[in-house]
Parts: sequence; structure tokens; C-alpha cells
Amino acid sequence: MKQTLKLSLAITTLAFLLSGCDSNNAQDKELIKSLETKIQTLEKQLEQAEQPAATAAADTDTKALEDKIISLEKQLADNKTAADQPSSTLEKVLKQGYIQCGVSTGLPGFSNPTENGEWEGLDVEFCQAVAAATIGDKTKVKYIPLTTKERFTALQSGEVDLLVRNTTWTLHRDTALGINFAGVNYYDGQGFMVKKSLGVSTAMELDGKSVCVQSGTTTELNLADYFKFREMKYTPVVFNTEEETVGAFKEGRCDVMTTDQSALYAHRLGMDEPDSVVVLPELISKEPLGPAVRADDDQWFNIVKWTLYTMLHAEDLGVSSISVDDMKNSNDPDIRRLIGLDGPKGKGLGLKDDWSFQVIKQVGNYSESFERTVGMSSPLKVRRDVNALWRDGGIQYAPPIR
Ligand SMILES: N[C@@H](CCC(=O)N[C@@H](CS)C(=O)NCC(=O)O)C(=O)O
Repeated sequence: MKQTLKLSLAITTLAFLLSGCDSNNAQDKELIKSLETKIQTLEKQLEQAEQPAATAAADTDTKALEDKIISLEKQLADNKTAADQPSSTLEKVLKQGYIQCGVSTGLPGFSNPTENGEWEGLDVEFCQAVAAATIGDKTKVKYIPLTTKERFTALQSGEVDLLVRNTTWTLHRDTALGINFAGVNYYDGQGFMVKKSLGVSTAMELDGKSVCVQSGTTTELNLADYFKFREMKYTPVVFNTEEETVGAFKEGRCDVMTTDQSALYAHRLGMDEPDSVVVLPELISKEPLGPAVRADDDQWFNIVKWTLYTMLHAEDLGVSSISVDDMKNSNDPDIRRLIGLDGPKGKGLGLKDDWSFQVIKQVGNYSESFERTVGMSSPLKVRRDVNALWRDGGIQYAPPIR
């Protein structure tokens, strides 16, 4: 439209020029007059034709600018929210003033609620050790009881900062769930428990029996493998919680109960007549139990890992919750580095230099924690065996602090 008008205007103007402005002929004058009028009309039309286009262009520009402003405002708001959010688990923990530690719903020796509502056990003490390392106070822990099914989701979603729940470190869990295992605080294996009246003394005699087992565990999978590989039959009786599984075994709803051996010893003690049940000698799997963290935070992963190593080193170097104060006067370079007087101290972990001192002072070395919760000073009376330090015939070993 604009193009057509422009062309008409150009032709008319040309005709006007060609007609000669100086002509005196009346006919010519009339023609000139009509061409002048035509040019004016065309110019006016052109102006009008250009007007809406200009407005539309301006509208488009305004819209684009508005969109840009909205998007910038949104970016600003997002950045502000992100800036308000702690960027690391350590930051979050320090801000909230406690650690959210995922534990079991109740497993004697590992994580068990006491009658006065407190928690005790090897895993519970490890939660406390991480609280001592980071916040400087082992009591700053909020225990979140989790079933087997809930545990990994709770860690992934951030409901817990740390999962210390007699959880077996496996390839699948370490690689497919967005979590990392930070070490092994108890080397376990899966076993079987039966009533003496069943007249069975080895797992090879369990063909055709019914077995109580908890769902969502490595236990369930190992059980299936064990019987299938040996072409033995069994009837699984599956429950979601520890309480139900043990309850069913007690009531005689299955012949056999299977889980981590440490837990079997604990449950045996909880029987009305512990001597009426026996834990069979076989271990059918490896169950290295350890703390797990989310996979997106190396600093937190390192803090948890080195808290465990500190407890192991302290045992190795003979530093306990009792002796650690005196050790401040020690000349032993290993001990001085262990308690943060020399060496890398807390910097690399983003912690205070006395972080490891606090772990040992408030919770103790690995041996102290082990004996108190599952070992000889506890009702479970588990021997160190494979959980002894490497120099005592076990496999517990920590990399050097230097
Ligand atoms: N270590 C195995 C088994 C862990 C497990 O959950 N075991 C049961 C039986 S000992 C348990 O802890 N139950 C306690 C609860 O349900 O809170 C795993 O990681 O899958």
C-alpha cells in the first residue's frame, strides 16, 4: 500500500515537473492545478499510511522492552532467593544450628530411641561426632527416624543432611541415587536366626522354610540369590518395618529371620527367651554399613569422611575422650596433627581448627564408641573382629592426616 502510494506520488510529481511551471496556457494551468492537488492528496494519504505502521512498530518495541524488564526482574528475584539459600550443607547446618540426621526407626546398638526419648547407638554417636566437628556441640542433632523405604528419598530431598542408618554401601546406591557413601563405620554381613526347636544348625538346612525379611533392603535381594543359586526353596514373609519383622518371627509366622548379623544379635537379646533362638554361623553377604551424604557437596562429603577417619586415628594413636586434653602437650607429630595443633587443621574442610579435638573430646575415638554401643560394654557384646584396626587383625584403616 505504502509502496503504491509512493510510486503514484513520484509519477505525479514527475508529470507536474514535466508539465512546466511557467506555462501560461489556461489548459496547462488547469492541469498543473490538478496535479498539485493530486500530489497533496497523495502526500496526505502516504502520511496516513505510514502512521499506523509507525505506531505498530512502536508498540512492538514497547512490548519487547516490557518483556525484557519482566525477565530481568525475575532474574533479579531468582538471584536474590538463591543468595538467601545456603549454598552448602555446612552453611545450612551452621545456619539452622543443628544437623538433621537420618537414623533407623529403632535398632539396638545402632540407632535406638531410649525410654526418655533420647537416641543411642553407634550410628547415633556418629551423627553426634559430625555435630561436634561442625557446630562444636555434639548435642546439636535432630534425629529423623526413617524406614528402609524412606531413607534414600529423605537424603535426596534434603530432609536429612546425613544418613547414618545401618545402610549397606553398594555400587547401585553409590552411583544411581545421587548419594555418596563416606566410609564404613561397621563391617557387617547377612545372617540367619532360627528357633532352636527347628533343629537346624546350618543355613544349608533351610530348604523349604519360611523366612521373615524386611523390604527395601539388600537383605531381601541376598536372600533370593542365596536360595536360587543353591536350588533351595523358601517362602518369603515380607514386612516394611523392623518391629513387624521381629514381631512375626516371635509369633512363629516364619521359621527363620534374616538381616544384618549385628541386628540378629540385637533381636536375639530382645526375645522373651534369648536362649531359645540361635544365630546360624554363615554370613551370606558383605554388608559394609556407613554414613551417606548427597552427591552434590564435596565439602560436606569430606567433613563426614574425615570425622570417621579422625575417630579411627584417635584409636590408633591412643587418644581418647579422657586423654585428649593432655595430648595438647604432646610432641608426637601425628597426635599434634590429629588434634589440629599442626598440619592441615580445619581450613580445607571449612571448619575451625579444633574440629577434630571436639570430635574426640565430646564423642571419643572409634573404640570408645564401638564398645559403648555394640561392643563389650553394651548388651550386644559384639567382638571387634573385622571391625578392629588393621594392626589388630581387622580392616579398619584411615588415610593419613597431613
Ligand atoms: N543393611 C541393609 C539392611 C538395613 C535395614 O534396614 N535393616 C533392617 C533390619 S536390621 C532395619 O534396620 N530396620 C530398622 C528399621 O526399619 O527402622 C540395607 O542397607 O539394606
